[in-house]
This record gives sequence, C-alpha cells and structure tokens, in this order.
Amino acid sequence: MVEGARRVAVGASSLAFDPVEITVAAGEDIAIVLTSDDLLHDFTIDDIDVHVAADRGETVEGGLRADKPGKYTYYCTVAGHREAGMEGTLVVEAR
Ligand SMILES: [Cu+2]
Repeated sequence: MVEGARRVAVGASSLAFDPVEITVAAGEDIAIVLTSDDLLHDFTIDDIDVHVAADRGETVEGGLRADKPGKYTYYCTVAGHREAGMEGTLVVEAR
C-alpha cells in the first residue's frame, strides 16, 4: 500500500457493501479500508490487483490503483455472497 494514499472506507454487512459505488481517478493511489460488521467478507476486483479481506469486527486496509478509466465491479468472493447481492461499481475517471 502506498503512503499518502486516499483512504476510502467501505463497510460490509448483511451481504451488502456501503457504498455501492466508489469513484476514483485513473492512477490515483487509494487505500480501501474495509470493515466487516458480521461475517468474513472481502473486496475483490478481477481486473485490478486488489483483494482486501476482513473478518467479523475487523478493519483491514489494502492498496488499490486503477490505471485505465472505466467501470469495474467489486464483489465479495465468499461463497454465495456475490449471488446475494454483495457487489458494487468502481468508477475510474480519466485525469
Ligand atoms: Cu461477503
């Protein structure tokens, strides 16, 4: 994770993320700060190197940097969670 990265808080509980949309700038260094209220959850994007996992009651940080503008889906890889609605959209805007 990069020092000075902008911290973006993400809550995970009841099989949903809060927020469900996050906007960043291309090339911006972000720290995803994931807090789980209930179960083990994670924040994962297939096309960007990010996987942050937090167990119940934990807050865990992980770095994220998207170089290509576009929309990416983040989701939880725990079995059944994505299917239950645990996903959101990362919007990467051109600088
Ligand atoms: Cu989950």
